[in-house]
Amino acid sequence: MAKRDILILPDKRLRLKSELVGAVDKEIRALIDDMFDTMYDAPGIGLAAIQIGVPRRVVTMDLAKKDEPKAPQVFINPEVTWASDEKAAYEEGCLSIPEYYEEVERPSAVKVRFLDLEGKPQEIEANGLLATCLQHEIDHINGVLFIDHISKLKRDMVLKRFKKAAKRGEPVRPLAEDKEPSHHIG
Ligand code: K1U
Ligand code: ZN
Repeated sequence: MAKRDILILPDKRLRLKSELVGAVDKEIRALIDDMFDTMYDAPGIGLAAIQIGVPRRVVTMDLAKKDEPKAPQVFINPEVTWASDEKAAYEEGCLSIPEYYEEVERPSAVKVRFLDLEGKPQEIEANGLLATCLQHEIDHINGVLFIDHISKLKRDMVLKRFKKAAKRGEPVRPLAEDKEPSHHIG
């Protein structure tokens, strides 16, 4: 098990469409172990395999609050099979776009089909933070980032800052007006 480096904007690999997992074998289970190590260390509440440079359709998540026991969840080949017409806005963050948070509107509820760790097909109906996080992570495996859901003006500003920081080999400087997530878990 190992913590891996997280790809940061503007890394082009974040725009790849990840490949379906054929069999949930030893290699995929080792990848999932590394994803949890990386996600808990960050810390984050979700992670898609492509964020550690592996273009496979694998997502890890843990939405437990600070004072609650860990509640790891794994979604292999997740796909949205139904989305509500009703929308909900949530202030999102992304481990690949550190220190930037912005409100994103998405369907408030979704049904998601996926394979579990045993390779068995499952379907869940999600709402609240689980629905938001699932849609954010499924976007990642399709090469979509949460900044693609905000205004072009804001997206271009974020891209400019991250490109500049990458060129200088420095971490991006947080903007005074960038908000901390108001939905801190715990
Ligand atoms: O996919 C990712 O980049 C992980 C991302 C997931 C996410 C957060 C918020 C809305 C949608 C999806 C994060 O985990 S960002 C970090 C974060 O939100 C957080 C970290 C520690 C405690 C509480 C929240
Ligand atoms: Zn993200």
